[in-house]
Amino acid sequence: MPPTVDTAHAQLVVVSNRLPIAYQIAADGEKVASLSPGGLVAALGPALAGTGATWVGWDGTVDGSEEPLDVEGFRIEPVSLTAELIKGHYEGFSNGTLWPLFHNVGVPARFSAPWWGSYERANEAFAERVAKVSPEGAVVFVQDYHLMLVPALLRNRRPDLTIGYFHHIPFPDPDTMAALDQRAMVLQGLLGADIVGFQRQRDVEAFHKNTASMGVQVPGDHKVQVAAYPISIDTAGVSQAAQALKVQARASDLRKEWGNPSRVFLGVDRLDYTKGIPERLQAFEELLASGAASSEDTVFVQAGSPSRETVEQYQALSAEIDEIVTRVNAKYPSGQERGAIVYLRENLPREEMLALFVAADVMVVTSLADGMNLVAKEFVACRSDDSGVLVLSTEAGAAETMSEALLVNPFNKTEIVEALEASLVLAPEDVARRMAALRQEVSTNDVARWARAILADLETARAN
Ligand code: GDG
Repeated sequence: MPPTVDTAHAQLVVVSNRLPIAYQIAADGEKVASLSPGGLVAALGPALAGTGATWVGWDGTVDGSEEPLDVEGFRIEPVSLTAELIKGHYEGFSNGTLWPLFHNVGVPARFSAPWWGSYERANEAFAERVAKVSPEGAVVFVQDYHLMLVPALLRNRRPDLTIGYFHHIPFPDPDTMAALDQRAMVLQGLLGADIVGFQRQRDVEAFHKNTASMGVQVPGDHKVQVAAYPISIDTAGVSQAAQALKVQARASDLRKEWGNPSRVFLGVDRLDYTKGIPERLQAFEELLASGAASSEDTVFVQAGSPSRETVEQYQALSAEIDEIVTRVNAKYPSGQERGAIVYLRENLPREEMLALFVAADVMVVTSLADGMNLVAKEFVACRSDDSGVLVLSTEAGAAETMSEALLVNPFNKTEIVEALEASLVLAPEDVARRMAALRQEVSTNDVARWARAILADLETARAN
């Protein structure tokens, strides 16, 4: 029997592949877990306050313990995965097959029958654990493409639960999806949920086209609501943190370190081939070649946090970026210690990231495909004086609502070069007007609003 609860609202069980925790070794040698402050924790925190929410996920270790932990108000239920399952489920099917297939930017998806087997087994392990720990009548909120089979597996085990699923990345059209032999099972897995949420209307439509073309129907007699819930950031929190004296001082120190250039372009990404990093650095190279900007008083700062380094395509991307940076810096010296491109290939502390957002003049987001892109929103949240220009890819979900950015087609290098050039000559009142509008949008549509919208719809589904 599942444990029962006595609260007015349903208890919430969040399920994500990675748990939002990090381990530190304390002075006495003991392993202590703390909450890592990601977007989802910030989003769901207020909604969870006082309800004693549970979070089910993998802690990132091989053969980890399944012992539950109480961490800062969350009940953490770790799912243990073997090295073989991690390889097949996480590195293999999730990041070698699904990620390139769903983003569809020209990097071939790789297919392997054992990877699919691992994906199934890992999804079963998550569903099994959720079924075991969820109180009677709870709301379960499953996150992202690593866990697309969980909704149906869970409904079979626990029909009393109300199940939500949110997909953080794009959903492909049937033509692209056709490459995946297991697509019907994936669609059936998702249709086990009461609510399937996507970033954009375009993803909702792609999902419907897929179920129609495959003739996949909702199993049993439950209803499935498929809708767009564009995710966002903790705008007030980011904005406030960026205004801290320490961050502002660090931002001006950074500009000094770069030789007080008149213009600073900035890119901030996980090192992922979907983010269009080579394309944007090459566009900057062309801007320098055209003479519209000079490396002496213009710098491109690119922060790239290493990601999925065990996956082959990520190693190739990293080598490609190194090559571009070396070439551009050799061709365009700045007369100072830095090159034309300052490349920070590291996982930066939060405050340092905020200082970069404050120090930049132009934020450049050129994703080839991106569910949303939170970096664009974080930059805007940091510009409390309405300064700064955002160059934004039309292929990022964020472009749907951030129309005051300079929007570019990331596949057209000339367009990126032109946008970089335009950003340098925008009239100050135009810059301020655009940024004020962007800030208004991101302030209104913050992540708390996203969480409230989807959780309210789950409550309604539960009541019906
Ligand atoms: C997926 C979807 C969707 C990056 N480098 C560092 C660092 N970051 C932080 C950023 C931002 C987050 O990581 C990245 O979020 P994005 O949205 O840009 O991209 P994905 O990681 O690909 O996320 C995406 C998102 O899910 C949410 O639904 O928007 O489309 O692909 O918050 O600030 N943070 C720190 N150091 C770094 O070096 N501290």
